[in-house]
Amino acid sequence: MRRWIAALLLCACGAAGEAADEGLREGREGRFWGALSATAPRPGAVTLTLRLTDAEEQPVEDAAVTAEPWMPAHGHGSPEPTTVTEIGGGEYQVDAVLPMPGHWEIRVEARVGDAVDAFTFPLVVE
Ligand SMILES: [Cu+2]
Repeated sequence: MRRWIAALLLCACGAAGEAADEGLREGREGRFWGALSATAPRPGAVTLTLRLTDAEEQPVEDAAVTAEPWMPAHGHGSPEPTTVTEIGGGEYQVDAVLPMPGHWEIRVEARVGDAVDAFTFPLVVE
Protein backbone atom coordinates (compact mmCIF):
# COMPACT_ATOMS: atom_id res chain seq x y z
CA MET A 1 0.00 0.00 0.00
CA ARG A 2 2.73 2.39 0.96
CA ARG A 3 4.63 1.69 -2.27
CA TRP A 4 1.49 2.26 -4.29
CA ILE A 5 0.98 5.68 -2.70
CA ALA A 6 4.58 6.63 -3.41
CA ALA A 7 4.14 5.70 -7.05
CA LEU A 8 0.96 7.74 -7.22
CA LEU A 9 2.70 10.78 -5.75
CA LEU A 10 5.52 10.46 -8.28
CA CYS A 11 2.98 10.33 -11.08
CA ALA A 12 1.24 13.43 -9.72
CA CYS A 13 4.57 15.28 -9.54
CA GLY A 14 5.41 14.37 -13.12
CA ALA A 15 2.04 15.50 -14.37
CA ALA A 16 2.28 18.82 -12.53
CA GLY A 17 5.73 19.46 -13.98
CA GLU A 18 4.54 18.78 -17.48
CA ALA A 19 1.53 21.00 -17.05
CA ALA A 20 3.71 23.84 -15.77
CA ASP A 21 6.13 23.49 -18.67
CA GLU A 22 3.32 23.46 -21.20
CA GLY A 23 2.52 27.00 -20.11
CA LEU A 24 6.00 28.18 -21.04
CA ARG A 25 6.28 29.82 -24.41
CA GLU A 26 9.30 31.04 -26.26
CA GLY A 27 9.81 34.78 -26.42
CA ARG A 28 9.84 36.60 -29.74
CA GLU A 29 13.65 36.86 -29.67
CA GLY A 30 14.22 33.27 -28.54
CA ARG A 31 16.20 34.42 -25.48
CA PHE A 32 13.77 33.61 -22.69
CA TRP A 33 10.73 31.43 -22.08
CA GLY A 34 7.78 32.74 -20.13
CA ALA A 35 4.48 31.72 -18.60
CA LEU A 36 1.81 33.95 -17.13
CA SER A 37 -0.69 32.50 -14.69
CA ALA A 38 -3.78 33.96 -13.12
CA THR A 39 -6.55 32.55 -10.98
CA ALA A 40 -9.95 33.40 -12.45
CA PRO A 41 -9.26 37.09 -13.04
CA ARG A 42 -12.22 39.42 -12.51
CA PRO A 43 -12.59 43.03 -13.61
CA GLY A 44 -10.58 45.34 -11.40
CA ALA A 45 -7.27 44.76 -9.66
CA VAL A 46 -5.66 41.56 -10.91
CA THR A 47 -2.54 39.82 -9.64
CA LEU A 48 -0.67 37.65 -12.13
CA THR A 49 2.44 35.53 -11.78
CA LEU A 50 5.05 35.60 -14.51
CA ARG A 51 7.63 32.85 -14.70
CA LEU A 52 10.77 33.38 -16.75
CA THR A 53 13.33 30.77 -17.73
CA ASP A 54 16.17 30.53 -20.19
CA ALA A 55 16.30 27.92 -22.95
CA GLU A 56 17.63 25.36 -20.45
CA GLU A 57 14.60 26.01 -18.21
CA GLN A 58 16.77 27.71 -15.60
CA PRO A 59 15.01 30.56 -13.79
CA VAL A 60 15.80 34.05 -15.01
CA GLU A 61 16.45 36.27 -12.00
CA ASP A 62 17.12 39.99 -11.61
CA ALA A 63 15.42 40.77 -14.90
CA ALA A 64 14.06 44.23 -15.60
CA VAL A 65 10.46 43.40 -16.47
CA THR A 66 7.67 45.62 -17.76
CA ALA A 67 4.08 44.53 -18.34
CA GLU A 68 1.47 46.46 -20.32
CA PRO A 69 -2.17 45.37 -20.51
CA TRP A 70 -3.93 45.94 -23.81
CA MET A 71 -7.48 45.26 -24.95
CA PRO A 72 -7.17 44.70 -28.71
CA ALA A 73 -10.89 44.75 -29.52
CA HIS A 74 -11.28 48.21 -27.97
CA GLY A 75 -7.83 49.64 -28.59
CA HIS A 76 -7.12 50.67 -25.01
CA GLY A 77 -4.91 49.72 -22.11
CA SER A 78 -5.27 50.04 -18.37
CA PRO A 79 -6.19 53.34 -16.68
CA GLU A 80 -3.66 52.56 -13.94
CA PRO A 81 0.07 51.85 -14.03
CA THR A 82 1.05 48.17 -13.90
CA THR A 83 3.72 47.16 -11.41
CA VAL A 84 6.08 44.20 -11.58
CA THR A 85 7.77 42.89 -8.43
CA GLU A 86 10.36 40.13 -8.40
CA ILE A 87 9.33 37.24 -6.15
CA GLY A 88 12.46 35.12 -6.66
CA GLY A 89 13.25 31.84 -8.36
CA GLY A 90 12.45 33.35 -11.75
CA GLU A 91 8.96 34.47 -10.70
CA TYR A 92 7.58 37.99 -10.91
CA GLN A 93 4.33 39.33 -9.55
CA VAL A 94 2.38 41.52 -11.96
CA ASP A 95 -0.25 43.81 -10.44
CA ALA A 96 -2.56 45.34 -13.02
CA VAL A 97 -5.95 47.01 -13.15
CA LEU A 98 -8.13 45.48 -15.87
CA PRO A 99 -11.41 47.35 -15.57
CA MET A 100 -13.40 45.48 -18.23
CA PRO A 101 -14.31 41.84 -18.80
CA GLY A 102 -13.18 40.39 -22.10
CA HIS A 103 -10.03 39.44 -23.96
CA TRP A 104 -6.90 41.23 -22.84
CA GLU A 105 -3.28 40.93 -23.82
CA ILE A 106 -0.48 41.30 -21.30
CA ARG A 107 2.53 42.54 -23.21
CA VAL A 108 5.69 41.71 -21.32
CA GLU A 109 9.25 42.80 -21.97
CA ALA A 110 12.14 41.30 -20.01
CA ARG A 111 15.75 42.42 -20.05
CA VAL A 112 18.88 40.99 -18.47
CA GLY A 113 21.95 42.89 -19.59
CA ASP A 114 21.96 42.79 -23.39
CA ALA A 115 19.42 39.98 -23.54
CA VAL A 116 15.93 41.29 -24.25
CA ASP A 117 12.80 39.36 -25.04
CA ALA A 118 9.11 40.07 -25.37
CA PHE A 119 5.88 38.14 -24.95
CA THR A 120 2.20 38.72 -25.58
CA PHE A 121 0.11 36.64 -23.19
CA PRO A 122 -3.65 36.34 -23.78
CA LEU A 123 -5.79 36.80 -20.68
CA VAL A 124 -9.56 36.47 -20.41
CA VAL A 125 -11.24 38.51 -17.67
CA GLU A 126 -14.73 37.31 -16.77
CU1 LIG B 1 -12.28 47.50 -23.33
